[in-house]
Amino acid sequence: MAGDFEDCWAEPSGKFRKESEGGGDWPAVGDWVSVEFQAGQTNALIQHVLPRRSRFVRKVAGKQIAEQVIVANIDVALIVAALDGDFNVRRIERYLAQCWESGARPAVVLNKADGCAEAKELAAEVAGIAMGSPVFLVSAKSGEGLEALEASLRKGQTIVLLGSSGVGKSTLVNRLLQEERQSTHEVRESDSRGRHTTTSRELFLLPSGAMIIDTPGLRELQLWNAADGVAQTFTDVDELAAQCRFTDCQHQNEPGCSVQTAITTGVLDADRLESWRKLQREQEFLLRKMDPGIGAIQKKRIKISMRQVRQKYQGRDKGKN
Ligand SMILES: Nc1nc2c(ncn2[C@@H]2O[C@H](COP(=O)(O)OP(=O)(O)OP(=O)(O)O)[C@@H](O)[C@H]2O)c(=O)[nH]1
Ligand SMILES: [Mg+2]
Ligand SMILES: [Zn+2]
Repeated sequence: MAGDFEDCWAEPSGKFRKESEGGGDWPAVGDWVSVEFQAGQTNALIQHVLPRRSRFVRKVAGKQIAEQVIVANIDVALIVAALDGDFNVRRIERYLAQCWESGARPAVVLNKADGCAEAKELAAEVAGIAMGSPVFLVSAKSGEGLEALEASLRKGQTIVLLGSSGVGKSTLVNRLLQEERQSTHEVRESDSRGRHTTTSRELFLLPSGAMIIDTPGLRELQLWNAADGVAQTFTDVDELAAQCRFTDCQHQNEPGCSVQTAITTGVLDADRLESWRKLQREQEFLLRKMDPGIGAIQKKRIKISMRQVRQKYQGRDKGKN
């Protein structure tokens, strides 16, 4: 935790633990919290997590239906992908959807341009699915393309690096910091997969005055409550669908289907349509599994606790986790 005083460790208070149901309530990297210092204690006690202006979440890995906040209060989320054997446009779409949902602005960083003969073509393909978000083609190894990326990071902004293990997030952080602060590890030769070298989330101050958070590579990104994010990621498909003859068109083989026509004429990639379907199915599945009552109770509880925060802690002992 950092603040006006000095950096120190903080842990959730007993009361916070009792009231929190874990998951989305739990303090995450980037959170602002109100804390209490107790005489004779070195650790501060976290009383409340202040409202977040953005939050990147995912469904917790495995079968459990719960959310996990990866990082909070982010301005820009850099989705890092490597142009190697593990490159996958559909995975980038998945990250984009959750980013749009998060409230942070997404940008795509295509790393390892040095080792890829068709880097420019792939960057063009990604630009085609990024729906206006910037796409940076870089090599953290050679430094190629980093100037443009750095120029986009502004003083005071909080930036997070997201992406699979081994794509070069920590290598990028070291480059931007101009020193070897984060350990990095070679990827497996057989499939270019990383070895989960970074194990905790950490925030660094860049020379430009921007703050950057390195994160451990996610094994899987299952979307959480991202229906709007999915819609924003696939505005092109939505626009086509709006022109279908039947309003309930399933875009299979109905007459007058603009989506299928776009696939035939090469305007839309069939894989992108499949990706859209898959992400929508995931959202529907989640909604069915979630108890609607839980959402309402949670909202009410957050409202009450925020009122308490404002009353009790305004202007006092604020720190950044
Ligand atoms: N050729 C090439 N290799 C790179 C580049 N950037 C990173 N690497 C290599 O890719 C490997 C993985 O890099 P890391 O920075 O550890 O990857 P990471 O995304 O932080 O991985 P996790 O911490 O496991 O999530 C290292 O061996 C890096 O040297 C690049 O631009 N080009
Ligand atoms: Mg790393
Ligand atoms: Zn249709």
